[in-house]
Amino acid sequence: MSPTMPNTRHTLCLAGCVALLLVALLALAPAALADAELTAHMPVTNTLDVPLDSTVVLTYSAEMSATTVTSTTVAVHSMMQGLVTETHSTTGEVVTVTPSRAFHPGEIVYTTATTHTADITGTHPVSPTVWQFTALAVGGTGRYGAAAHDSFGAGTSRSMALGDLDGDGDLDAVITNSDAAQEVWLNDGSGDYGSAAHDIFGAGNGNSVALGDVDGDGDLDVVDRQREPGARGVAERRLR
Ligand SMILES: [Ca+2]
Ligand SMILES: [Ca+2]
Ligand SMILES: [Ca+2]
Repeated sequence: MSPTMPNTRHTLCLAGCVALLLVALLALAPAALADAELTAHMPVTNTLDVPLDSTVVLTYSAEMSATTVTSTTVAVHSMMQGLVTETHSTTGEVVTVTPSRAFHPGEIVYTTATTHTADITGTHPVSPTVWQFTALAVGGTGRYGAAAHDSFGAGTSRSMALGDLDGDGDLDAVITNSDAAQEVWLNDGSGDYGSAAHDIFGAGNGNSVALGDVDGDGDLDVVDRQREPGARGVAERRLR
C-alpha cells in the first residue's frame, strides 16, 4: 500500500463532510425574499381596537421608491367615509400612511397595497396585499331609551346603510323603500336627519343597499338592488 493512501482517503472524507454541512446549512437558511415584498404591517390584520387617529405602517423587504407610493398604489378606505388616504411618508423600507380624517368608532378600514409600488431598483411586489382592521369604539351604555329620535319618511323601508355621503365628517343614511323612491338623509352633525330626504333616486322596489368607493375617486358610491314582486332583481350603481 502506498504511504499516501490514508491521506487521500482523509482528504476525500473531509471534502464530503464539508459538502454535507453546506447542504444542511442551506436547508436551514430562511428562503430569501424577493425585493419589494410587503413583509409586515401595522395595524395587523383583524385588529379590533385601533385608535381613531392611527397611522398605517407598511414594512417592505427593500428600500422603496417614494415616487411609486401614492394614494393609488397604497390606499386606505374606511367603510363609512371612503378613501381616507392623505399623506405617504417613505423612509427606507418603511411606508407610513397618515389618514386625512379620524376613523369613526367601530368602522371597518381596508388597506390596499398594490403591485404598482416599486423599490429603488424598480422591482415591484409579486402580489398585492389587502387587509382590514376595526376602529376602536369606546363608551356608551348600550341603552337607547323608549322613543325613536328621528323617523325617515313614510315609505316601506327594506334596508339602509350609513356612510359620510357629503364628506363633512358625520354619518348620513341611504334608505331603500319597496313602495317609494330610495332616499338619502343627511346628518346635521348632531345625529338629527331633519324631516325631509335630501335626495331621492330610483322608482321604488328597493330591496338592499350597500356603500363603497366603487370608482376609486375617494367618495362613497351607492349600489342598490331593486326587485319587482315575483321578478328578478336589478342592481344599480350610482356614482358620485
Ligand atoms: Ca355627512
Ligand atoms: Ca352633516
Ligand atoms: Ca366614489
